[in-house]
Amino acid sequence: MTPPKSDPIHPSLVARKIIHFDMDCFYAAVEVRDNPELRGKPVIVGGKPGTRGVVATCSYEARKFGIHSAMSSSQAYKRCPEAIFVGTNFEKYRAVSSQIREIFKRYTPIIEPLSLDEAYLDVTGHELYATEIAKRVRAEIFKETALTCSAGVGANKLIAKIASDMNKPDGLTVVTPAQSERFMGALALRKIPGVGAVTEKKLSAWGFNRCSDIWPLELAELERQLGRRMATWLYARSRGIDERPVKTERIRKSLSAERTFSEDIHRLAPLKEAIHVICQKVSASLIKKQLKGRTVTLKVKYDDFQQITRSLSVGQYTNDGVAIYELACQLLQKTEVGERAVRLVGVCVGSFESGGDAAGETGVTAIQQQLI
Ligand code: DCP
Ligand code: MG
Repeated sequence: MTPPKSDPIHPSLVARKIIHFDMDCFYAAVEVRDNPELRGKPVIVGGKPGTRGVVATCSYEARKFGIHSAMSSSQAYKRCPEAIFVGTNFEKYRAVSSQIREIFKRYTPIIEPLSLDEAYLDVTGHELYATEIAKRVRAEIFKETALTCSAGVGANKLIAKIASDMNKPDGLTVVTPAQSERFMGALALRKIPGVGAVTEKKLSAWGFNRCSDIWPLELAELERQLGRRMATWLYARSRGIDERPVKTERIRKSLSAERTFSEDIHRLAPLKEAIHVICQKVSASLIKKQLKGRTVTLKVKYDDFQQITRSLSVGQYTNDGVAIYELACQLLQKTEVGERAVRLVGVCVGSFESGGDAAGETGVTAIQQQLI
């Protein structure tokens, strides 16, 4: 007799072992390493003050003055005039990043880099404990690059990522499956990657600050407050549920973002606002990944679920949010928005630079550039 077929196991019940690594003040740490005179001083990597440049990152000494990534360099100068400003050197950061990636590969082929200084590793099934792997990787990174990183070990990407941020710099935080519930419960909702300042404000206005504060709520109640998409997502995340797999390195051909509206949009103005936000998001990701593209595609899904895309290629490669938005607005004219209700819009930038200035400057091939 054949045994009865068991139900398929729900993915969230399959214990995974995920490690998230994040280098400490990455660009600044590389600069300090290579110029010991900078050690112990407030160091700012990015544009120079008096220009329109921004802070890419800064040393922990500079952070004490309230300086942070994306702040204008002029503002940073005001906060700390004695800070030392250093320009970016991507060739070096990329080289360190691939050195680190080689160390990861000693332990698992399942690696998902998020940027030059951050990656998820799936070490499920490895003969060593995940904690032991995290310790060894951290020690090897330090020995081979003289840089420190922070790591988080958890049962999924969400927990691993939050954990890696808990003991920065040079820290290791392990959250076992048995500790996950308590860990998430005590966590500020704002610490969930994806909960921004706006959502945080809404939640705290209702008196919800920690994850466990929203556990007693029915999903429907949360939906009424936040809309279906956000509610479903937060309901799961606040409980430490995250089934996203660790996606191995692949060559990225385009970068996109989209938004589904909780209610269909009829008017042009709010739609353009949403597209503006999406373009800023795509632009920020392109900048972080050092990519520029020259094809912009606008995706529109109407209320009857009919989906269309409109594309435009230009001569100039760009990752500028305003330029992308302007192209998206041109494409908008080739759609029926304003006449038909819209349930989703998306913006995609592709046709990346394949040997233009950036690659020439750094000596990195286009393929390497496009690896995320
Ligand atoms: N970066 C950037 N612009 C931003 C954010 C980051 O250019 N707005 C760059 C500089 C950082 C690197 O990406 O060194 C990694 O980003 P992180 O957010 O991990 O920041 P750091 O590694 O600098 O600091 P931390 O120690 O907080 O991880
Ligand atoms: Mg970092």
